Amino acid sequence: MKLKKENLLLSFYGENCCRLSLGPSKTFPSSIALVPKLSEKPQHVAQVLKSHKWQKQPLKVSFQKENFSFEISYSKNKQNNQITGRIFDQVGGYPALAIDFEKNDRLMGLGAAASGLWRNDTKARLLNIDTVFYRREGEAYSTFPFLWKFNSKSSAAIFLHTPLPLRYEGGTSEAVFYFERFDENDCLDIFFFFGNPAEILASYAKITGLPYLPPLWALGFHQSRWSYKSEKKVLEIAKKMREHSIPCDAIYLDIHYMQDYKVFTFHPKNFSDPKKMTSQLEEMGIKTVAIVDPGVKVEHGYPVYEEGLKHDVFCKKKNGDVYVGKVWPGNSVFPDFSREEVRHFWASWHDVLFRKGIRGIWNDMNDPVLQIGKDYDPLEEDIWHNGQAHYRVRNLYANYEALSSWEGFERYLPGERPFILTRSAFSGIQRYAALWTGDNHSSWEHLRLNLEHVLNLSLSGVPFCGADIGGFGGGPGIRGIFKFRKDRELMARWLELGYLMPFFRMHTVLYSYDQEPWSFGEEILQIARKYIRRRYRFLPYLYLLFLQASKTGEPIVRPLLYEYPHLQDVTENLFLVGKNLLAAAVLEKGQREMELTLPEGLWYHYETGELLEGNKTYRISTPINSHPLFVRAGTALPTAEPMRNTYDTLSSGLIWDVFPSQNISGEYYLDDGKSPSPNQYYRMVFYGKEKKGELEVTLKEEKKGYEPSFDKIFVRLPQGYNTAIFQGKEITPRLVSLQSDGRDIRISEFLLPRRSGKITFKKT
Ligand code: MIG
Repeated sequence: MKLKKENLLLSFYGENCCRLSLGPSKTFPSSIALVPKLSEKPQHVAQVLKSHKWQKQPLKVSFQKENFSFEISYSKNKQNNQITGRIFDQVGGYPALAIDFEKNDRLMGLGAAASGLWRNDTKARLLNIDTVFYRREGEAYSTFPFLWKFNSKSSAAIFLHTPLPLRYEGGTSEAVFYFERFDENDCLDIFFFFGNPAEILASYAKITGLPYLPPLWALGFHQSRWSYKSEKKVLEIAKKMREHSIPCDAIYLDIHYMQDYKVFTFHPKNFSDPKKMTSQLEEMGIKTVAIVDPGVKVEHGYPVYEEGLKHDVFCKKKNGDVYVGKVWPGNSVFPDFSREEVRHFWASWHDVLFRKGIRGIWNDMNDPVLQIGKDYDPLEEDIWHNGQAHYRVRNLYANYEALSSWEGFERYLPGERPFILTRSAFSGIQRYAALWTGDNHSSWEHLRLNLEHVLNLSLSGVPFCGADIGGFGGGPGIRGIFKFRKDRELMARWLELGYLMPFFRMHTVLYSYDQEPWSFGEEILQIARKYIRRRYRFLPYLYLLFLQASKTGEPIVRPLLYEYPHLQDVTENLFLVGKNLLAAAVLEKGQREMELTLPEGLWYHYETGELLEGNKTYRISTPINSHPLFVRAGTALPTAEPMRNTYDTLSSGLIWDVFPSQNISGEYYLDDGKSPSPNQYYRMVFYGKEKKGELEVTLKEEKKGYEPSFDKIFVRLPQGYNTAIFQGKEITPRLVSLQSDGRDIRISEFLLPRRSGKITFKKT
């Protein structure tokens, strides 16, 4: 169908966002899926008989009727930017949207749609699909039609608000979204965003929702494989974690925990007493996450199937018969999550898992896979969703499923924040789930892909994301299910990246060697321990970032352009964790040295303590057990002593790791780590000023009904500081070597009572 170019609708959302729609209707299309209710009534409605201009400072919108082109410009303070583009009909009729860009502009976003950091010169299909071990470039499990443009002036972005499948082609001067399908009443609905990256993401969050705050344990190190096939095996893995002093928060049950792959069952022999197993794991400080696939086995007497039929929850064919596809359980039917009553139905089954002690739900195959192992076009399948064709709903299927899983948590574990891990997704998923990028390979290319995906997902409003650490399969296509050759160096480098990724889980394919931290020999075990422990050391900082994400929409892991949109010289393997940690990933085999350009400011090399100036290029050595990591000068980094899991780590105390500069600041946040809307918490802020070798620090507590279990804190400073004065008393530090953390430095460590006050640190 052609786009009916009749009405032009416009609304402004705040200062830096506006929405332009073209189509047959006089109201905006309803927000799709999980998007909170936005007004469907536009502020301006015009007919496309002539050209139009509107403005609401600092935004200006103009539309030319001749060629359906538009220009949106934004000008505020030093920020100046515009987006120009046009809407046209493709050969054959479906519409397309073209956005212009200039030669030096850099495009990013679109989630994990393709490889590469930039979306210039990129082709992708925006349709949720099983990539079958990433066999084709430009296919992805998830869809985020959210595209960024960075230029030397500032940043801007567009969100193409449609669930319909699109093809994306980012050329050299134009990025085009081609609709693959289009119906009579459809319109082209576009949001435009301007301002700095944080402002853009804040506006985007108003439209698609803020990220949720995960339970603390979800931020820990997780271990998985396809599959740990018995309770005994699962417990063995947990014990090994403890024996090897590897902090760990969760172990995953992949599809073999079920009986004949029947969702919401346990295997009667291999998982005969899941409650006992999960309790034992719980005693070791480890949560259990179980996979849940949407395909329900067709089998008489199987309650999920029988009840589902009775309540009419499954997707149908055009003729009204239930659609039967083929997935792991054999012939299978698929819940129509787009219907509210079906989501209630599905949610109610989660009790089966929660009652046995399962605490996390892993939603796989939700792209959805309809015919496993076959080459088929999912859009050609005769599967309908409440009367809607599959192509209208497919991109939203996983979001609707997540909503149902979420409801399961709310009903049966009301005191706890949900943990849902999803493979497939659409914009808005950040409100409910973490996302992992599916079946990658154990290859150097896919190590790089991990970083590229996470950076672009982070810009696409999904802060809680990650890839299988170590790589999942053996290569592209169905043969990826076998993996034979261990690459120890690759594993080391992947851990060195993975520990800084928002979601941090090791996982491997069915026919694979073992892939646990100890499976690669002593050297890699030591490297694994070093970095997994460092993850836990940084946990207070990471948790604060997750909290901030849930309030502002800001990402955890950030591309350099996020903090420095003007940056010309981008070292592509450099990324930020929050504002204060800057890391470089070593992405090449045999690389023992790296050249990188630091962004402006002063940076401390975390492992050597060396202070480096920004806007300069350095060669940094990268032995196998080390990657470049820097801390912004002026950071008081909240850290903790790594314990067996996240909860114990945060309860063990607070260590301010101070990286001096003239002005120093830091923030610390703590709550119980699990209450759904934490209004009871503890905060401490750190302000410091350095003058003539003296450091004056103010610590300020804020208590809101939550009291940490420790009453002393540590402050770590460079070695020269050797006294502190606190409330008239003199405090002498302990000299500590940080060798055991892989840091070649000695520091002064001061022990202080945990309370508000002023402290002066002196070098004498
Ligand atoms: O058809 O459950 O991406 O993580 O181990 C494969 C088995 C199904 C695909 C997931 C992967 C998981 C695997 N699943």
